Amino acid sequence: MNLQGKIVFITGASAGIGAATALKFAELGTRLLLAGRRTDKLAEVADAAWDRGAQAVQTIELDVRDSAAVAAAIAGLPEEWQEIEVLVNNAGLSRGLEKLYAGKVEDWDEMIDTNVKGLLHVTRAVVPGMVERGSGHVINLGSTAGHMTYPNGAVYCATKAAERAINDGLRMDVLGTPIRVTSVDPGMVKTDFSVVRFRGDEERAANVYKGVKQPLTAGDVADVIVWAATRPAHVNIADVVLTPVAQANAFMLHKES
Ligand code: NDP
Ligand code: 8X3
Repeated sequence: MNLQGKIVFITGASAGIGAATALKFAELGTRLLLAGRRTDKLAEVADAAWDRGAQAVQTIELDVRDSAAVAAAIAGLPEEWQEIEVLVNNAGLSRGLEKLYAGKVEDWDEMIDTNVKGLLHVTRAVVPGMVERGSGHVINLGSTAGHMTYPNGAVYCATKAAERAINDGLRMDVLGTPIRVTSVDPGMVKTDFSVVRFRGDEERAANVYKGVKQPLTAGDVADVIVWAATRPAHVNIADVVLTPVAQANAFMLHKES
């Protein structure tokens, strides 16, 4: 499918997988709507996207947890930005890595509010327009963590299991329309993910990747997202799981000493 001139809306475009995805879509000459909370980072990604060939770029300061703000942001798009062709529901995070019975309620709230409710808020705001126009593709960021729960990560894993359920549910609910629904489920990707999980503890974050020969990069995941989006219009990629070769599943990882 040729996406030149089409509108791609990416949540969490200020860093990591979202930013890399923005740059890959830019190379196709798309028009990009880049959302996130950190406007300085969004502006940097927007500049890079222009350089890579985007036809147009708009940034949107948006916290996906705020359902009213999400609805207002989508409803308030200028007419020339309303026809969103691809939605990448990427905004997400983990907080903490500890036994469930020692977990922090505020961490659970943040993960559930962002990864599950945030994804729902954006989907609810964007998909009706796709259905009305008879065109669109929703690409959700899942995880190997949604396929298999790992110790000390129950709530994060639960949010990604929820993403899988929502991805499958949405695909059923748009059946009969031309809308496509895809989940892209990476294993270990080297981004700020672990720094965020450990609230800025760089050393603990670095340890996550230590000894892993070659974790996935954000660009590896972006490649899959763009690949799914550019299949012919009659092809729906339901779910893609990708891991580094050094990872067998959500908690089996080969580390070299
Ligand atoms: P990063 O921390 O690098 O990026 C996360 C992005 O999400 C940032 O752009 C951040 O933007 C945004 N975000 C977080 N909370 C909110 C919010 N409330 N509202 C809007 N945007 C928000 O992590 P990754 O790129 O690694 O993660 C991206 C997605 O990929 C997540 O859904 C994650 O669960 C998933 N994933 C990551 C894997 C990994 O190993 N890294 C593996 C599997 C899946 P800002 O702070 O500016 O709002
Ligand atoms: C993010 C990767 O390490 O939590 O989904 O499985 S991990």
